[in-house]
Amino acid sequence: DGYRVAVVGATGAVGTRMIQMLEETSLPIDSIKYLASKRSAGQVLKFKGQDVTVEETTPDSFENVDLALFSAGGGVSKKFAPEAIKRGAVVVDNTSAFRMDPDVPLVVPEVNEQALYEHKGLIANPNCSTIQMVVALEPIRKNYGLKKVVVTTMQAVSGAGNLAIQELKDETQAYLDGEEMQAGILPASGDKKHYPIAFNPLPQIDVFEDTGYTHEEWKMIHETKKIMSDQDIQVTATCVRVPVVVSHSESVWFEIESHDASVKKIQNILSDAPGVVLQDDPEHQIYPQAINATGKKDTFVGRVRADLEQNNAFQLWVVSDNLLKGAAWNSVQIAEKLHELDLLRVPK
Ligand code: A2P
Ligand code: 11C
Repeated sequence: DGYRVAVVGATGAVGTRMIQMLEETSLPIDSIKYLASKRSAGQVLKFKGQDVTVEETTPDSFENVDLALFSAGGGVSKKFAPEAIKRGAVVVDNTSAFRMDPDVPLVVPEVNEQALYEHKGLIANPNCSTIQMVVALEPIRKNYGLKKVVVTTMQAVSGAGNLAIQELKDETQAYLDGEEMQAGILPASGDKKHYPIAFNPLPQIDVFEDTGYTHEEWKMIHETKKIMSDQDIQVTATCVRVPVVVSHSESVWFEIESHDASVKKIQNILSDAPGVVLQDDPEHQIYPQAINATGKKDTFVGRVRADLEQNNAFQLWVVSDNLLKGAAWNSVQIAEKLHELDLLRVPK
């Protein structure tokens, strides 16, 4: 028998990709429910060619649901995930609401699938920029140990949702028409000031903390340690929003423990790594690009090179679709793994 599935935030940038990933999955699905806010209740979307009417999310929406995928913001997850679990659904949550809870596994299947055995009804999906970085670094860490990571991200506006995509398009149009650009959402909808993203990279994703880092940078640091279950890995990050619609790009510098690595060996490891596609041929100008990664489930890695000044240190360029591997695909992949491991049920 198949599962009864609910998608919370079905009308959003990630939710619509969750639907697409569920259409493609091998997971047996008996029924599907699309949930959102009152605003879009009544809207009709498709699932494998059939009409599905969007419903307002209420606690009772989760009656007779086996699997609920959440991507409607942290507040919605905090309010409704416990209601779903109480009614017997396993929740895969794409928001940051429960990621740091010690009782909640934070999972990227290529890295820490075994953490799924510890779940108590809820599994958290990490932040998009963290996911693609750990997919690229884990195979290197397994072979050589990982001491330190310095990452700079170039993140697409879709990470901030459909309204942010519209904001980039409207500002671009205004700029080309010689009109004034109107910013209302980015860099962070919850912050006081807003700046144009069109033609203008912004070194702020989410709000600032007392340390001077943004909350997005904090997530990359702490989620990496939790997913790799190693609090000693040193991580520092600069997260930048760029005028790109989909796919995050990252410049990653890292230092390993071993004295035995080389560029060639790292390239070989990456070319065999799960979820990774190596695109690294400078002579022919081959390297990952956001426009090529968009719509794909893999993480693309290139520009592998050694630090010329420091031993045991290397650099990578890492690109992935932030809405797929960074969110919707990783969530559905978690559900597939739960099914494979016979863990798609709330433990008694
Ligand atoms: P809605 O279409 O009703 O606003 P995005 O990340 O693209 O901004 O999308 C956010 C998603 O979260 C949308 O599907 C949105 O639905 C949903 N959402 C926002 N607020 C709520 C809420 N209070 N309850 C349920 N879903 C919500
Ligand atoms: C962005 N990474 O690009 C964010 C979006 O913690 O799930 C995802 C936020 C999160 O804006």
